[in-house]
Amino acid sequence: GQVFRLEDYRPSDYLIPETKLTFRLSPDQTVVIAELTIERRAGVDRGAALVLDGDGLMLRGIAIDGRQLAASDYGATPDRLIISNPPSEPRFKLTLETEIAPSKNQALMGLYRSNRVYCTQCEAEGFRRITYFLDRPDILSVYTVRIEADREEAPLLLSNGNLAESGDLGDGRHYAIWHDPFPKPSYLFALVAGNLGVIRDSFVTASGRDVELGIYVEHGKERLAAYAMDALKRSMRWDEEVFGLEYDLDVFNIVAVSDFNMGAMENKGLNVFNDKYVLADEETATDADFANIEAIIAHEYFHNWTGNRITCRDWFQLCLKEGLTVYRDHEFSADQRSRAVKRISEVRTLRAHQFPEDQGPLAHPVRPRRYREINNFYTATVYEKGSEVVRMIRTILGPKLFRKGMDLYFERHDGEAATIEDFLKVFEDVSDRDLSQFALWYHQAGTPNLTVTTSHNPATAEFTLEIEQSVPPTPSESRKRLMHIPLAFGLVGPDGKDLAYGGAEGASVENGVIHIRKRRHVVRFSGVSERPAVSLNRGFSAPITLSVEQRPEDQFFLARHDSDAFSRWQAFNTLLSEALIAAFRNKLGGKEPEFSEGLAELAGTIAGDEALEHAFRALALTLPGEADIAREISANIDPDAVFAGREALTATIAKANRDQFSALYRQLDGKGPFSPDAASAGRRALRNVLLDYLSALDGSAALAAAHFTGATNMTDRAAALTALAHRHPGSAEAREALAAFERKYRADPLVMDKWFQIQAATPGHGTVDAVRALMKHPGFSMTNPNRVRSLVGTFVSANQTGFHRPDGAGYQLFVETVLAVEKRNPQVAARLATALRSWRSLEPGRQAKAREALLSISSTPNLSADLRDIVERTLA
Ligand code: B3K
Ligand code: ZN
Repeated sequence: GQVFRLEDYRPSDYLIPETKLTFRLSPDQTVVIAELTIERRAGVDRGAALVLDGDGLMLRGIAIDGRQLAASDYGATPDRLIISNPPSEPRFKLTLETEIAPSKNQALMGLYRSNRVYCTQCEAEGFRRITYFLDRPDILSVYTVRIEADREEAPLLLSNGNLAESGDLGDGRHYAIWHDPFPKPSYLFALVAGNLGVIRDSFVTASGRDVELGIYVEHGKERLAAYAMDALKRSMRWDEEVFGLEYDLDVFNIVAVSDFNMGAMENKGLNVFNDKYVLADEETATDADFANIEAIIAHEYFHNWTGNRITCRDWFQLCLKEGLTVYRDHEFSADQRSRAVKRISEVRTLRAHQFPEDQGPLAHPVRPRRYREINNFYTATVYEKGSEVVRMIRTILGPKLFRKGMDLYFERHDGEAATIEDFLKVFEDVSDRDLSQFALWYHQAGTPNLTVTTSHNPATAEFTLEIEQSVPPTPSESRKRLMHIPLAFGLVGPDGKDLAYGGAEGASVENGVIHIRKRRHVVRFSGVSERPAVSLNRGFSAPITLSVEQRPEDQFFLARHDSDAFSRWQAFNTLLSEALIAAFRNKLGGKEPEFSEGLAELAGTIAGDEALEHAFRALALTLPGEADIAREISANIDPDAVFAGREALTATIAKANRDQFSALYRQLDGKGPFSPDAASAGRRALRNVLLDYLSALDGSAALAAAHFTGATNMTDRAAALTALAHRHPGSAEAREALAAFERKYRADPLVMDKWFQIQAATPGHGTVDAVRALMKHPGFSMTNPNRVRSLVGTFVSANQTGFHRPDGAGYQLFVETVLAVEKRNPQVAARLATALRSWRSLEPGRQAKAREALLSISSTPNLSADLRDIVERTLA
């Protein structure tokens, strides 16, 4: 396949200032007429060839300034349209007629049908499946869209911008015309037509403009969109208050569809959502679902400024909109909920998804320099690490200058297609800082590591940190440059309060942040008479790995006393993680795992600490996952040994705290009306973590069974079902609960996804057969991405012992499914295929089998560019 390189970027010869589209919708034969105003860029030779992108298109007609072209005037293939001798005038009108079949589109890119609703997905390069175009984000065009459809089949006709006109066409057909005054790249184009229900609301912007809000869902599901609407209004207000950004059109519409390749899409004024991230009530959605809905509604809305008003010059700059917008949605959720708890969850997600990417064969810089298939770069690195980079800019500049930089960014680049250099420049300009070393965070892949040793000299009252940085090599970047790492810290004194120190030398230290720029810093703090425990990378100020050598009791002390909630969680989590690694090593050496009493005791203390939020306690008590432990161990992984160690620690903690955990469990039994707010969710989270511990203890499954029957919301019901299925697999209680759940929800695919997920995640070697059987369940479908991800995606990415079964049966299922999905939907298949990205850290037996599996995919003839790219990079 072709490789695209950042250094090859050049502006196009032609622009398309105006785009008029007419759609005559029908499922199998939709006619698209595009009238494109084409403008030759200043300085480009007259008659330079005009080359437009296509993807699987059939050209029906072509004219320039109203005159049909002769066959010799152009060359059209499904993937390209070349007009070798365009008019010499600087501006002309190109009219194209193409024909497409939405009903046959199973890749879910371009114009397709989901449950009889016409909808589009154009990012990154789907617009070229609709008409020939300069399908690149630096081509900004003003769109006017006319949609014609059967009135009965599609009473609702939506596109970007504001509605300009609508009317009847006779013969049962009607039309609507939408006009979007804001020039936009083609990837933000959207069209929706169908028969849907709606909830409406309105929003008055800070400057007093009225915006009509609509969320469109399947008829009968309107009630389930209420939470999404509430989240939307809160997002709109927050962006005004925190970033001074107002909405700019008269309408903002959201449409929920059930067949969607990812979470949602920020098309200008017409966001299209995976219905999983819109529909919720307590009966069908968990607290995690509510939180996701809030975050994704906000994320797509925030794109209106970061992505849409200022877009990307090219796809290498993807993090310009994605990293920044993730940062904005993280801040929004932190403000709406608990900041500390939110931060802990973010870091857990980053470590679970981005770290393995950065530490394996698919590692790439936040701003990649090359790609073969851009769809494979919507990654945790671009999104989550991209967000961390923005957060670090704020840490370095401080909140005021950061906001000033953002203001300058909007002022300077509104209406443009910008680059990462443009973004960094505004912060350099407002702060007079040189961010060139910092910029390596965008350019260099890999997770930096800091090794820290501590020493204290009571005689001189000096506390010293020796800090050494290293950046491990990543594919095609063997030599790394030294990074600028903002390391937030505190010196915690014996009373738990941060110590004041006299001065610091050896690195620049400002506002509680040590700026690491060199390979080695020896940072000396003076005026420290008593030895402190050092709390490093507070709030996770930099996305790095860290190993700190200090007294063993210091970690325990920080877990009890650090004033930074994130670091307190981190300290306890590090202790758990170290214990689990030791247990793994014992297991391999044929010894039984042993745990210190102090650890279980500390778990009990945290569980019962009324000064801590429930949600914080729940997160602290959640042991590192099997994949987290494996990542820390990093080589020669036997997932069964990891699992055994984790089970042993769970049992140890549960046994040591049995009475306290049961008392607390009973005490948390919240009665009263349901609320999805953070405090109520936190209470449920803690109670459900306790349920998991207590279920690990009980010989009988009675407690979880009672929890299941007594549940009045999906959070509790799903937690109980998980405890039964995972802790008591095959028991009568588990079988009955699974059956009851299925009976109750079989008609609701989104709820059935949870049923699939819980079973796919059941640890053990038998699950691969269970998953195979479930793939024949009437509720499963290979064509719906949510179903595939829930059942097979969960199995391959969240079931270490099942997927990595030593005989390779899990990999066999993986190969079959990836190839079957790929035939219809390469994007979803490629995403699924990343499940083996850490195959080299497995023990030799599994490693060999994983390699065979990858080879058998890569040797399959006619692989899509998407899948080939992932598999070949994974094997390289
Ligand atoms: N921008 C879209 C993602 C598009 C993915 C294309 N393969 C959603 C988002 O990040 O907001
Ligand atoms: Zn986004």
